[in-house]
Amino acid sequence: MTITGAINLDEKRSMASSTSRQEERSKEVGAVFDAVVVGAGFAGLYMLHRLRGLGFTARVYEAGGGVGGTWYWNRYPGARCDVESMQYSFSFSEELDQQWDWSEKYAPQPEILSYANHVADRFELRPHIRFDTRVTAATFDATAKCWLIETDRGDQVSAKFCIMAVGCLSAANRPPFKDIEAFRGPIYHTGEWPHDGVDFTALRVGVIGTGSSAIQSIPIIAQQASSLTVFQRTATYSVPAWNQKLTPEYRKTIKADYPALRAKARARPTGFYFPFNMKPALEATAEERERQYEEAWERGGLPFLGAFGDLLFEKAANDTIAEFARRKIREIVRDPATAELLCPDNVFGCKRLCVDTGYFEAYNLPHVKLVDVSKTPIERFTADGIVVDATEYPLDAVVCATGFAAMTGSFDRIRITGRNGLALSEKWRAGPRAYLGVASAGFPNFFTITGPGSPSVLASMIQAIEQHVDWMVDCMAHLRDLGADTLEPLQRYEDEWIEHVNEVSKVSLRSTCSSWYVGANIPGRPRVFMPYIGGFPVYVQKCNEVMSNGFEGFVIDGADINNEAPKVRLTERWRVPLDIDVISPAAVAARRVPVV
Ligand code: N01
Repeated sequence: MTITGAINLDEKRSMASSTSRQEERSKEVGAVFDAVVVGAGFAGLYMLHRLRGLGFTARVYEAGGGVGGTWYWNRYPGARCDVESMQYSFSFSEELDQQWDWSEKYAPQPEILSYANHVADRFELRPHIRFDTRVTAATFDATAKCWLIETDRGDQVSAKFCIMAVGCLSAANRPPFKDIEAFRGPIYHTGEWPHDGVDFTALRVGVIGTGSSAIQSIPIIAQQASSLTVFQRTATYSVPAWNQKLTPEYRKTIKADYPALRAKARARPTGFYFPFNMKPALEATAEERERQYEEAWERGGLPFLGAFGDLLFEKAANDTIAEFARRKIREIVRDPATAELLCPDNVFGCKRLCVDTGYFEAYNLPHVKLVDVSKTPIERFTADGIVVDATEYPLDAVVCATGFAAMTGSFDRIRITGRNGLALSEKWRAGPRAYLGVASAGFPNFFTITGPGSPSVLASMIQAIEQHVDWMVDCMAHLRDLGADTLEPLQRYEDEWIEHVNEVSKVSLRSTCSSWYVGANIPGRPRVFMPYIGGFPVYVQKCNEVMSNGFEGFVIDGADINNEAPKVRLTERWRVPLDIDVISPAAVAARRVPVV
């Protein structure tokens, strides 16, 4: 059975029983909106809410049967967020913050999906969303100065603004393994998991990949399966989550001054708050480093990277944390050969750091086996398993935890055509190009929420989404104030921004490895560091300046008046000072000073 077949069958079954599945509906032809939004994940939901708040008409199209985006599709066992739940949530509504209760430090996927549904209902967004509908094409009509949107359900509507809320990690990567169709058992992808769940009891299961999705699911699949074989191409650093239930007292303390926490988060390079030790690791003694790493390990999670200030800038400093993490793996995993295979040799935190509950411990179970496919890749599938280096591993089911065509994969699925017939896929062939990551020259009135060239995946996603949406909606309202037709980046500004994005990325060690940040997880993709690594507040400050300067770097066309300063409606709350106590790559690059 092929991957697609297994997933589609399960998807169809679950969608049939899903309450959010829409009844057959007639196609919508000729309707005109102020904006069409593609996607009803957190980005699409918030965009819709803000558009409606400012009196814009909008239609949202969503390929899934419900809201939630990433959290709608990624239902694999153990899926949960690794940003603390009290911060991985919308910050725009104090009432929402006060009334919603997160149950755990790191929220599990079903709870995050419930939250997305709650937001959709609370803000009456659902009637404006068409589910089970995939946008297939978006074409700019230069005469009418609007976008024509087509869907796989036959809808043909037009809108002044076309807004992509398609997510950064949504297009599943299904490597074309040889003879995959010969395999008799089901093949699942973590990013398109069956809604009814999967029971692996008494099955021989294979997991391909050792990124975040694999690391979360492996310990749980191991509890069910009769045998579990993990096919590892690159060993991964992972830090324990130490997840726990949140007590009412803890929630009460945070809620007593939620705005203060939100403000502190917005001022940080990551867009979320955690204690950060500015001292360089290379200035500490070996004993100090050991103590600091041990304490940070005991706190767990992504904040582990905040143990010292120079860890992502200085290779010698990074070597110290990498060695500490390898030592932990060797302490946990009893079989020395397996432990060595699990020890990464690349820069710590270069690929996205993983956060786990019992990942390395799972390899101590007698029925869990690790197969190295770094030098001898998966050769082929057979009817009964997977062959590596001439050895067949017998399997009943396979889980592809093989990740995504990150940042641009979802754009590639839609035929997007701008001015003069320019295809976005053509323009982005050598890597995505967008001014501030929000808009691309040649594509008027076309916005990309958390698009490439913005902090997006390097910041807490929901904060990054909110900042983008607030900025974009203020921009759209400004065009309405002016009576303008279109807004589009100037080529020169876009080129300068891309140059800056590239320049800043070189300051960080994160640009040095073959990660999905640079598209290197999939053969043939251009190798470009896609997110903006300069730091969230630095980026926000730049967006604010561009707006204050009358959308500097954009050309506004067809305005009745053109000298009216933009009104700051939604973006006021982003005008926050930088947390200068925390090193951001942009600050380092600008000062041109060594970090130690
Ligand atoms: O995907 P990944 P993911 N043969 O790309 C391997 C977010 N996320 O779904 O490293 C063999 O990280 C690939 O190997 P390599 C988070 O941002 C967050 O796990 O390319 N192996 C790698 O090991 C995360 O980073 C959360 O050499 C192949 C794995 O598959 C991002 O999503 C949870 C292969 C893919 O790992 C993506 O995570 C989950 C092949 N042909 C995800 N092709 C949380 O919030 C690929 N691989 C906790």
